[in-house]
Amino acid sequence: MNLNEIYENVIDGNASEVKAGVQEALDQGISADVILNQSLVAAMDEVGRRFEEGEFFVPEMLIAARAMQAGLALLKPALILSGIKAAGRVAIGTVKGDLHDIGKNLVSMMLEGAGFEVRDLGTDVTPQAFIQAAQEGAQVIGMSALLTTTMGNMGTTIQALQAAGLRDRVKIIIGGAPVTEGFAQQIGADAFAPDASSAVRTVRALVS
Ligand code: B1M
Repeated sequence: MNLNEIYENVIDGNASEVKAGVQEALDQGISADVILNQSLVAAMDEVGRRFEEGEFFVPEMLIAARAMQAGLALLKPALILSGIKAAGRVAIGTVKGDLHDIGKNLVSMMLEGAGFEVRDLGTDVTPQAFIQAAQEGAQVIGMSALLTTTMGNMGTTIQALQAAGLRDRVKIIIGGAPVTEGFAQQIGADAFAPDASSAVRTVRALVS
């Protein structure tokens, strides 16, 4: 099975085919990074386009996302092994009201791959849960949002950290499809990253 077939199987939501294809690609020596970006991430972009065009509805998106995650699970050990070690504790989550976790999981996985200790707070994470993570020693707070209706909760969380007297103790990085550099500046985040690999570089810079 080639990368294009994995791509098609993600779009069609064939989780077992995706798993088999990813395993085959790994066995052929194709790097986890290439499999991730050229088949899994590219397929989810196409799923998003079809959703926008009205060709796909939520169930199709969900089934495709599950197929993608089945492939991601196999890539995880290889992505972690390919990482360069760097110390630091990161707490990451998708903000309140938002259930999208694929991008957040990717960032989390890549950070683990880079040697960070990552505490994944999950999805629909309240400002209070981010505060607790900061109190428990996270040096970096990472927030993800995929909806224009939830990205404002990133700002709310930063204000809550400020009110709890914790803002100076943590660095804050944000990301997600609707998020921009300008938005990060506007809400007082320390950094924005457009994708998982730049998130790793940015977190490294934040803790150095
Ligand atoms: Co949703 N959804 N969805 N969805 N979904 C989008 C985001 C949407 C753009 C689709 C569209 O209309 N074209 C649209 C949002 C529109 C908007 O806000 N303007 C949308 C909508 C509307 C919805 C619902 C409201 C649909 C409904 O119910 N009517 C609903 C909301 C539920 C909720 O959250 N409360 C919903 C539900 C779902 C599913 C559950 C079906 C499923 C999510 C499954 C899951 O995550 N487990 C889903 C999916 C799969 C998508 C799309 C198709 C794909 C998202 C994805 O996983 N992309 C998406 C369309 C799209 O984005 N093309 C869409 C792949 C992922 C790797 O990319 O998350 O951007 P991304 O992460 C990237 C970067 O952004 C960055 O790095 C990652 C890797 O490169 N990044 C960070 C992300 N977080 C970061 C954090 C960082 C740094 C970088 O630092 C901490």
